[in-house]
Amino acid sequence: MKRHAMALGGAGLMLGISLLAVQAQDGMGKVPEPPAFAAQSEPNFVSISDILEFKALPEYHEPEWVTKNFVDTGKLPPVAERLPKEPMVYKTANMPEGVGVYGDTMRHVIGGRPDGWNYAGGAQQGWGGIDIGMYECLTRTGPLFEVKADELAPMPNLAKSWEWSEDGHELTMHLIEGAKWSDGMPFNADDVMFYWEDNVLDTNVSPTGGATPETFGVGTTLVKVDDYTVKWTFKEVRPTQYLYQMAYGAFCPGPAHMLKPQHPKYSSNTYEQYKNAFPPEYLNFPVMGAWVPVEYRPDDVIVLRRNPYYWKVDEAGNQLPYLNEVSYRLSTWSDRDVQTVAGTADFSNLEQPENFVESLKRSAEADAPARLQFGARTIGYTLYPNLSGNGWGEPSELGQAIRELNRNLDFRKAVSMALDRQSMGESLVKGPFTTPYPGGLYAGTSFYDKDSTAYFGYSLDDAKAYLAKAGLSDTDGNGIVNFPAGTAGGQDVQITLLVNGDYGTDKSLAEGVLTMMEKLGIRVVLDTISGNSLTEIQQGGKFDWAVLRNGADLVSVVQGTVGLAPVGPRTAFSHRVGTDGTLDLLPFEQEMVDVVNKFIASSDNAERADLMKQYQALYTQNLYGIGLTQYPGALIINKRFANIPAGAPIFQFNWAEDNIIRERVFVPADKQTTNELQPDTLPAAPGIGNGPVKN
Ligand code: BQZ
Repeated sequence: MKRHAMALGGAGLMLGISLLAVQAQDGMGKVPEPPAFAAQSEPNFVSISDILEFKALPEYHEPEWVTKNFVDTGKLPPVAERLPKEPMVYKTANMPEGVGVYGDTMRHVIGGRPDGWNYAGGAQQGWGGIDIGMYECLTRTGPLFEVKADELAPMPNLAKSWEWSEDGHELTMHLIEGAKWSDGMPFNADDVMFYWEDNVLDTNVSPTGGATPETFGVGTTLVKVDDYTVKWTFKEVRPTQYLYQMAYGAFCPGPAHMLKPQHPKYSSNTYEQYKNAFPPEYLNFPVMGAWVPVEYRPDDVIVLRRNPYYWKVDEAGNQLPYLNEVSYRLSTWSDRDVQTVAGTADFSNLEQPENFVESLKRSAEADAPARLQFGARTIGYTLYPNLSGNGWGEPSELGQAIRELNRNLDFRKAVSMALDRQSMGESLVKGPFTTPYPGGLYAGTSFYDKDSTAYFGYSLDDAKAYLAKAGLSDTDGNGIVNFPAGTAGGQDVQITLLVNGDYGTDKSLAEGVLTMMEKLGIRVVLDTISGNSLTEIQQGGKFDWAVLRNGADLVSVVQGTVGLAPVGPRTAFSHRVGTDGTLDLLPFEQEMVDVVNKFIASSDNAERADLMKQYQALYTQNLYGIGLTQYPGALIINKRFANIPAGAPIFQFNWAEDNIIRERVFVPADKQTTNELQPDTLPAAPGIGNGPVKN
């Protein structure tokens, strides 16, 4: 991945020298140089204005079968009346194969399972791109991988433009005008305000995209100015960072005309009933996205058909998407790789190293149905100790004793130095893919600085010495260290490790941690949970340690920035507000919070680069999270698809399902298949039937 060149401040140099001095004292090792691994293709870097604009076109088009079967029969208004005044127009020059043709489908396979369509209210759809294709957000960041470094800024989306006030505290945002939900109802500021007031600010709701009141800044307000204008007011001056937060999934408003009547503030529903008000069986749920769920068969498939009111077109006036359908086989994440490589599915993010070799072998064969392209090392895993000491998750006596240990730096150093990251990575896959990951910002990304990165690498003797320094010794001689007498009854140190059961990689890494901790003298018990409920358990603080595949914040920094530190009561993964309503931050955590808040408030590139060096030093010297391994992912896509951007990473600002701009992807006429499961159909009225209305 091309590094976004950042001007380095003089202060950064001083910090580097001071850290080297610290390293000499503290036995910190050198971060191992990652083995060379070049992404197989580079993006063609462009400006956002090269990708899209909003404007009216002289004429509009749609698939012929839509005109014939739905417009000519009076079931739908003409396409020009289904589009906003100025639709989003994707520019042909930015489309690798140019203006596309209608037809065909993109078949996904996923390991998640849907529990409903109320994304704003906390329901999940099974991931793997379903939500990305259904719920559009105020801004968009996935495609930013191909935007010039010195022009990086969130892309317009439902918010088509915005301007700052003179003093930089107010942001007036203009919404797309005249766009409609997939059921024909108008989209406007009321949808935005319902999401903000009754889903983000109402802390009884946990929006699936993770938004909390602090996600957009402590004390931030949002008001409606008119049907297509809202105004943000921030404490900070010009905090452009929050415009990135308004992308997927923190600000993707749902249809207020459907959700509001179900919300406890406006009904007798409980919050649980609100969240589950639209189960997966409820079909044709109105969306602003390109495709609408029209069929759901449990543990089998979800089928989505094109949204007849989609508000994006190409420069020839063709209403998008080109693909009439997308589908999601409800299987496993590993099966996604296998099926896409085999050609019975069309898309995969190859992110589990156990599948690398087989996938590479098959994709290298002349008759391989799919192309496979590796990007940079943007997939990484971290072991997170729960750092709350004041009741988040209501721990038992043992749990509380473990939290106190987690808050002890000598204990975190012992854990880090007991991990043989090299062999951990090689146990996933041999070859130049994995590299030991110290934690913090990823090597090879824009804000990474090696000299600011401390590394407590493998040394079992040093690990045992730190464990003793943390006050632990094996008093009963059974090979597991004990708490000191008077703490948790002097029992063995036994730690529960939360791990996502949906991924072989997560389980392999967790088993590696368990084995290596045993050699150190700590017993680890795995709590293997499926993705859907894991989020709930983690957000509830009910874990001692957790193995987590990292989010975009540690890759891009600008996306999900508030996740970098506990800047608010519910913004960090491993430290949230306790039962006494306060965040009991450790001193270094407070320093991290201060650095991240300064970063958010700064628009000076040199200052931002230096702040991230400070962040990296604080994170890695204090082992806020204990890094495990980092490796590249590969995009696997069936060869029949066109308009796949060069160098599209599987994960950077977002996942590839967002990055490749699927609404612009098409299958040339001579390569089209009969894979559509519901050919020539459109979504019906919300909630009707178990499938679309046949024409
Ligand atoms: C990509 C992604 C698209 C969520 C999910 C899943 C959830 C997490 C994470 C990834 C899946 C795929 O990741 O692994 O390749 O398709 O869906 O959203 O891991 O359990 O909660 O954050 O994105």
